[in-house]
Amino acid sequence: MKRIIAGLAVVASTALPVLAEEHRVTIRGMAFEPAVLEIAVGDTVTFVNTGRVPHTASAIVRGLDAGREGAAAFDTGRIEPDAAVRVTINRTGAIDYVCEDHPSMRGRIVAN
Ligand SMILES: [Cu+2]
Repeated sequence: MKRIIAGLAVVASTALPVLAEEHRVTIRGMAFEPAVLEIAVGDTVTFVNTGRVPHTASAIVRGLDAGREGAAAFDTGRIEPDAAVRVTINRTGAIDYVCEDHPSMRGRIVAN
């Protein structure tokens, strides 16, 4: 039985050469930490709200991207205090995002 399990593990690891990583952005006070996060395409980012009021993390779409389907990349919607929302980043490039309730709260995800 042990041998069979080991064999399956090898198959699984060769079938999935790249595993998506999970990252975390903490909303603390009125800021995203880290403000700039570098990831790989396909990774997930979990926004954790440790503050006392709801926040969002909403990608800003501008220029040529504005008319492109899927360009928004992500929008967590409203994240309540002590809640978290996970998003998957499926496009490359720099994605600036903002809290829709507090426009001074800004962050950037760079996906390679
Ligand atoms: Cu906010």
